[in-house]
Parts: sequence; structure tokens; C-alpha cells
Amino acid sequence: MSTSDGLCPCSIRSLRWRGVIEEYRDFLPVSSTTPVVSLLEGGTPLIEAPRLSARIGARVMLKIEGANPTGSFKDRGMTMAISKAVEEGARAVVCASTGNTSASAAAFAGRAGLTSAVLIPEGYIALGKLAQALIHGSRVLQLRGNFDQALTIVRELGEKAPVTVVNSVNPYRIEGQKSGAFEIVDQLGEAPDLHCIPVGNAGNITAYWKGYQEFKEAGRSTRLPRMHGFQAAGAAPIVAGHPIEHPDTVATAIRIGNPASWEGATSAASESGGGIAAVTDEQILEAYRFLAQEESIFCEPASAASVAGLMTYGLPDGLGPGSTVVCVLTGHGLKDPDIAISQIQVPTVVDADLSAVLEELGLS
Ligand code: AN7
Repeated sequence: MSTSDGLCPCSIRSLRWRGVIEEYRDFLPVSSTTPVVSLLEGGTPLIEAPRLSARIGARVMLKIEGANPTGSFKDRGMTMAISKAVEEGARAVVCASTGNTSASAAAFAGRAGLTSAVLIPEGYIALGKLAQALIHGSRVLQLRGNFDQALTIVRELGEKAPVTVVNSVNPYRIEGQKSGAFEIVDQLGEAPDLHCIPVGNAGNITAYWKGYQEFKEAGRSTRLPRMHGFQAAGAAPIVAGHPIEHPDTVATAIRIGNPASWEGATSAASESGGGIAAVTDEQILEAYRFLAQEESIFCEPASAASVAGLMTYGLPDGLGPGSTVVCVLTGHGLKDPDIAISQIQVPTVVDADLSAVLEELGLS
């Protein structure tokens, strides 16, 4: 499709991308007087994955959420949560986080001139995320405990102190995050057949399902995808059917034992004819390396859970070569450089000498 000046309308639009709220205002609980706090989040690439497609036997596409301003999908919900907090007269916001929510909250709160405090589990947060929360000026409290304990305290803080909670228990977060589904439908011209997504606190799968449903109701798509969510095996409460007291996984972003949006996840799975399954750390890291080495996409380990699930379980019955699968890669690989370095050979040290370099590269 082209316009009279020969340019694709999609290209024109992306160059003028205005952020999630302005692009999808009609579908969001904002009014003309809501102060929009935006870092021009959203509008992220949906890229073909040719080698993964060949391996799976369907057209697989990757939604690159690491391309958001703070490097994760959390920015979609945070633009809404912070805009509404400002509208409602909040002075301070608080969240519990495995890292990405705190990075995003710190950035958007700072942009709005709000004070922010974040509670993170000591020792289980990726380096890049900690750096972000600190450099954006958040008050960072490292809890001697895990994410679930941090969220319990944050919920109580929200009741007892004059602070707005910006975890996904805040419904505006889910509203913003559903824009990921809108974009996928806009990018494909239709909903995919299968949507694969990592599950931690389960806000994102809840939001995507809401987004797909709203776009179908509005006539923007004619069908709904099957929703397949993947938890890390050591932190898979929904798969187990009960909370996990001591969740453990290399994918620290989804090291969560009692998801706040548990029901949202199970509804998305059952209503869509999908499911929630577990993937081991080995499967997550295999998908993580595959994406970096075969598709040149560097995502964080938790994000690779979506692809690990697809690689482990394959296509569900009824889908085949003509089907379209979207895997959401929720955060950027640079968030967690320690894991990347632990997955590959240690860099070789050589003398500052041409012959030494030639020899080491096998070119002498
Ligand atoms: C990269 O930042 O919970 O199922 O506190 O950072 O919506 O929780 C992060 C979650 C997937 C899981 N991928 O999403 C937090 C936090 C990445 C993430 C998830 C997270 P939800």
C-alpha cells in the first residue's frame, strides 16, 4: 500500500510515533486534560525470525520490547500509571520489583517530577536494572527477602502512606501494557495464531489478552490468538497450582512465587484455548543463546522464556506452516550482562602485537 507521494503510510507513522497514550488514546482511560507523561515508549519492532521459523515450522515473529526507552515493556504501563498519578495529585510513587519495573518507575517518575522509591530483592536483580533505578534518582531499598515479600510490603505502604503503588496491581499499568497487542495487530494487519509470552507477576499476559480482545471488538482484527505463557520451572506457581515460597531461576525478572495477576493469566490461557507451562533454566538459556547467535537479537533471560516454550513444546495442534506466531521479548539483553558473559567463552587476552593477534585468530 502506498500514498500519493509513494511512501508507505506505516513508515510515515513510525517516524512520527507519539508514544502509547497518544497513539491509542481512544482505547485508554485518559481525557483531554490528563497530563501525558511519556518517553515516546512503544512502537517497537516486530521482526521476522527466519531460523527460528525454519526450526518451528511456522512464521515466527519477535516483538522487541527491549527497544523501549528504559529497555523493557514496563514503559507501556508506566506512561499510564505515572500520567494518572500526576492527574490524581500524587507526590510520590512506590513499587516492588525484580528490576525492570523499578527502572521504568524511576525514569517516568523523574520525568514527571515525582519522588519514587523502589523495593528490590537484595542480590537478585540484574546489574543494568539496578544502575537505572539509581541513576534516575529513585530511592532504592534492597530488601532482605524476595519479590513477593517486597510486593506485600508495597501494598501495605499504599494503604498506610501517601504514596501511589505503580506495580501492575495498579490497573492503569495493565491498560498501558495492552498497547503491545494493539501494535502487533497493526503491524500484522491481523492477530497472530499463537502468542508466546513469559509469565512472572502475570500482568503482561493479562494485558495482552485484554488488548487482543478490545481490538477484535473494535473490528481491528477478526480473530484472537491462543495465549501461551511460560514460567521458569523453579518459579512456576501457576503450573504447580499453588504459590512457591522460595522461587528460584536464572531469569531473575520472573523469580516470582505468587503472581498478583494469577487469575488474569489463567483466564487468558483458558479463554483463548492456550495454556501456561514451565521451561527449565537450561531451556531458557538455550533459547537466549539461539536468539543472540542465530537471530542477532539480544534479550534478557526472562524474555527468552517465550521462545524457550515454543522450542520446547512446539506448535499446538492445528497450527502449521501457514500459521503466524508472535513471541514477546520483554527486555533488552544489556540489562543483565553477567549472564551473557557467563554463557560464552571468556575473552582471550593477547599482546598488543599483530603477529600475536594473527596467531590467536588462526590467520598466521
Ligand atoms: C523482562 O520488574 O515483575 O508477568 O518487577 O522484567 O507481567 O510480571 C518484571 C517482569 C517478563 C514478567 N520479562 O512479566 C518487575 C517484574 C521481563 C520482566 C516479566 C518481567 P509479568
